[in-house]
Amino acid sequence: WREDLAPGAVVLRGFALPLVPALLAGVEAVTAGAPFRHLVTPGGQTMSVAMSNTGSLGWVSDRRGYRYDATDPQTGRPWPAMPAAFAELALDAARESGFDGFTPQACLINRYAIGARLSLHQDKDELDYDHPIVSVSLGLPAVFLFGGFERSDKQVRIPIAHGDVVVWGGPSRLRYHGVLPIKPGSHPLLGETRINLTFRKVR
Ligand code: MD5
Ligand code: FE
Repeated sequence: WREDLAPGAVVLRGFALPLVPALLAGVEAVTAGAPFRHLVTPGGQTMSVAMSNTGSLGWVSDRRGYRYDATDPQTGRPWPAMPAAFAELALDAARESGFDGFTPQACLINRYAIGARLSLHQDKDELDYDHPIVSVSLGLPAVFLFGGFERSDKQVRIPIAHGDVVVWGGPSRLRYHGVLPIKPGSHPLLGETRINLTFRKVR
């Protein structure tokens, strides 16, 4: 159930399954206070993925740029506190992959409808690349594009299912990556939706 993709990048198949009910309850609670929204990129494109955040910091984008902010710009309030099950899963998955003491400040919640995608990018808005990013997938399956350190490097496709957790650390922390358009389908718990939680230590 554990697959090493590359140095620092580990897939833990089904690792989140025991916590799914708590995670879904957490997503409901968080997004009641900080609703999903489609952010605009600095280039003016509206993202197909809808986003929210939980924790002491949240990732936001607008025409001015990308950044982490303690306040939800849409509500003017702090982001909802991180549910205990979220923090516990992130810590356990990181430890299982060789990263001890992972205490993320931010969890970005991505919601994909059918056809939604994330184009190739690097996650480099954090100030500390020594900590991994932990990603938890729920609902409809996805295909990750896992690239190299240059945008033009060849990518491999990694199928990801409900309950899978991926830890992206060490030299894989800064690889280019993306998510292919979600294929039509229906998941027993989430219907025509994929949810991804990404835990980040920002600073
Ligand atoms: C997703 N989210 O499925 C992905 C999961 C994002 C994002 O990419 O920025 O919200 S995280 C995938 C990831 C993170 C860090 C490094 C690498 C992949 N990687 O080296 O391939 O919604
Ligand atoms: Fe990313």
